[in-house]
Amino acid sequence: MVVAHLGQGIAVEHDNEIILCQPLRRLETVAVGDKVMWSQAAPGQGRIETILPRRSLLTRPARNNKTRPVAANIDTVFVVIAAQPACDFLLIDQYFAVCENSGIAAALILNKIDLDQSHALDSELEVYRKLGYSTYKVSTKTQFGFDELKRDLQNRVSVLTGQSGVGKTSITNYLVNDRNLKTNTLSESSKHGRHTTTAATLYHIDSGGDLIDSPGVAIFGLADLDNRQLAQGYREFNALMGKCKFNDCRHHEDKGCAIREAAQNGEIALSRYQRYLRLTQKMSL
Ligand SMILES: Nc1nc2c(ncn2[C@@H]2O[C@H](COP(=O)(O)OP(=O)(O)O)[C@@H](O)[C@H]2O)c(=O)[nH]1
Ligand SMILES: [Mg+2]
Ligand SMILES: [Zn+2]
Repeated sequence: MVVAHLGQGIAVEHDNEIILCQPLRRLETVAVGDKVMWSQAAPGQGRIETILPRRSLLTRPARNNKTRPVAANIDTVFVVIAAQPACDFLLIDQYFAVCENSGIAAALILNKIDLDQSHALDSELEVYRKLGYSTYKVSTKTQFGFDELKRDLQNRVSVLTGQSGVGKTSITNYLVNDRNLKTNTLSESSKHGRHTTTAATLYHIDSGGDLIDSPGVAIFGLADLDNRQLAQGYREFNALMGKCKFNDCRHHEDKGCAIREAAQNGEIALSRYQRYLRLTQKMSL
């Protein structure tokens, strides 16, 4: 399993050991979370021969309108939010839409529940819970609320994502004791093998499960989605889509749009529908 990209190569974990590997030149880009076949190139050094089939893949926008794989075989993306910094729900919907289109489960963690302003987020959190997404309320400061989260992280590969400052690193530190152990030993043994903080890294959670930490929000974007996929990324739209008057309905001002009508009469959350409209505008820029 690929656990990190280091300056000098790719860290592959095999039988609890880390081997620094170089990929074969013809290989496509290797992502953290990938399962690979490797062979020994020199003592302590490996060569990645093949990437095994992926059950899911998260990409980030790259140059020339292309995307770059960052994390593979993810089961759940946990979007972390907090009362501080102010919550960007547009970003949440964006992450959720990508997950819906990638066969990855999405969930919400409200961190910093020790802050009084957290209550202001309750109603919006409830919108997501009613849609069937798991929601969690935690505080790394008071260590409140982690039992349920720890249980749901077991036996799967998860990603924490969200705005800078919401507490992703704090949560990872709380869940993973030997956070820097493995990549550090490699970094120290090779002078230029500094572990870059912009790269994703896979950690084993003490209470079970794996966690990929992705610094920054850029781990994935809307780059791959078209308008239709964005609408499919709003799961409450799915049952309504067939009821729009026109097949090519964009769910904006379109005549006979079942989704707009449902948002206007409160059948589905107006807030989410309005964010859908804003995201389609953002995408067509
Ligand atoms: N009040 C409060 N502050 C927290 C909590 N968790 C993290 N923080 C603070 O939020 C800031 C950002 O945390 P960090 O983990 O670096 O966020 P990241 O940018 O998402 O990785 C730091 O100053 C933390 O001390 C919490 O549960 N409650
Ligand atoms: Mg961080
Ligand atoms: Zn419509």
